[in-house]
Amino acid sequence: MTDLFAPLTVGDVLLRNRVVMAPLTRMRATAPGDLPNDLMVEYYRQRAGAGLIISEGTQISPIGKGYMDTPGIHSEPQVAGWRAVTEAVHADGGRIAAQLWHVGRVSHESFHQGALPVSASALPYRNRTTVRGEDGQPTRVDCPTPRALTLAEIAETIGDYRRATQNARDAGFDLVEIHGAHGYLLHQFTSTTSNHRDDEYGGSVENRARIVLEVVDAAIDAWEPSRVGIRISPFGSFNGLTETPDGESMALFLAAEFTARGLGFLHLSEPDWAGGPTVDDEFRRRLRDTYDGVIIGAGNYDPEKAERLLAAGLIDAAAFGRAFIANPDLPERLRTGAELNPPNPSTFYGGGEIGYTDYPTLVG
Ligand code: STR
Repeated sequence: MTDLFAPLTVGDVLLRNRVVMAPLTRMRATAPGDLPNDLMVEYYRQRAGAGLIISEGTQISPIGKGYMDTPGIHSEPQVAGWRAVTEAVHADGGRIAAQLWHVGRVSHESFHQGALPVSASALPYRNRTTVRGEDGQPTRVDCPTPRALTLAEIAETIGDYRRATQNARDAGFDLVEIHGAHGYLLHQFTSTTSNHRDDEYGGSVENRARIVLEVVDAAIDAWEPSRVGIRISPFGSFNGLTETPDGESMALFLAAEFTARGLGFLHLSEPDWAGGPTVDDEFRRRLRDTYDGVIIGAGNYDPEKAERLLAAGLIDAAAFGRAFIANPDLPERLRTGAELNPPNPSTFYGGGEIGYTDYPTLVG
């Protein structure tokens, strides 16, 4: 019987169990330079018992950054920093994917020397992000109305994803995950709320999906299809995507295209953690029937839900976020039925080792 503790392969990458560490923004990279650091090495090393770690979102370019102290994967020093992370995880037998992130309009001009963030369309919207305040501490500010990407800039952005994939490979990651979810750049193109373009990147499902498939093709070209995965949240309204009339047809269109390309995995983020409609088993079944690679489910899962969906054949692995923040040895705790440490939300974003690398394991 398949349970959370059975091994799994993504292409030729062997995962020792199906307990995935979800991508988790922790805002502890080193400034200036948005660099992965020794503290991050320790944090990921502690969690190497996961079947697969998916890194926090790493920006593919400076304009792709939207929150203070998130790491990048576009400069040489950043790649060197990530190499130390992947080596530490591999030394403990773990596997790790780099999450490739472009926030699009969820950003602020203070990150871009006064230039506006970019998106599919220049539509006003209400949202906030986190910048460094005058006191050096994280401060919430309103996001400005973004500027629409030109066709030439879309081509450049796809090139940034290609280079980021190449960088992830050079840094020793096992896989990449393209962040196509949660109202960030790629989702801003697929959603009718944020995409009002009248060129080949707007309008029909096929047109709105175009940039996603071009990004996927660039990543495949830089590595190989089985090394590439993508995260989507077709029903989520997070980051101002209030309108998702064709979320399901978009998801199934994309899933069929991912199958045609032999993509390694599809990571479905269910919106439960941020409110919004819940994903039902009928949709999960349609996704399963359309996409033939590894499916990772996520979104406020508990182990019972994960086991139920695994047993029903609707997912192949489950990702856990908050539980992994507080329990570096989460798979071992789930396997033995041990109690879980509770997470402390006040130390999720920014700061140092407190609430980051100081959660206790079962054994020393
Ligand atoms: C949402 C999901 C995602 O894909 C990426 C992020 C990273 C930054 C997070 C964001 C999250 C949720 C809202 C946060 C933000 C940092 C600051 C902001 C928590 C998890 C708030 O404080 C509301």
